Amino acid sequence: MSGQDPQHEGGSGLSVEESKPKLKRPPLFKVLLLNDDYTPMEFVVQVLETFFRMSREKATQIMLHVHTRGVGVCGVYTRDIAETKVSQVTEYARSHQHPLMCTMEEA
Ligand code: TYC
Repeated sequence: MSGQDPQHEGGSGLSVEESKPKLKRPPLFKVLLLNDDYTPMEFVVQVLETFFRMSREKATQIMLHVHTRGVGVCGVYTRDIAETKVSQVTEYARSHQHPLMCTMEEA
C-alpha cells in the first residue's frame, strides 16, 4: 500500500484528499469619531473613556485630534464589536442631544 500520499488510494478504490485547515482571520473594522461644531469637548472625552476604555490623557489626545483633523480612530475590532461600539456611542450621544457621529470602516 502507498500510505504516504493522501491523494492515492490504499487499494480501496476511493481517493482521499486531506482538507486544508481553513483558518482565515476575521476582517477588522476601525471605529471612527467625526468632528462637529456642537458636541462639547468634555462629552467626547467622556465617551472615549467610557466606551473605549481610554485614560483621560489618551481620550483628550484623541478628542483633540478629531477636533483639529475632522476624524479619528477610537479602536479596531471585529465586525460585531465595532457595530456595538457605534450603536452605544450614537445612542448615548442622542440621549444627551448631541450630534456626535460615530461610524466604522474596514481596517
Ligand atoms: N468640535 C467640538 C467643539 O469644538 C469638539 C468635538 C471633538 C466634537 C471631537 C466632536 O468627535 C468630536 N466643541
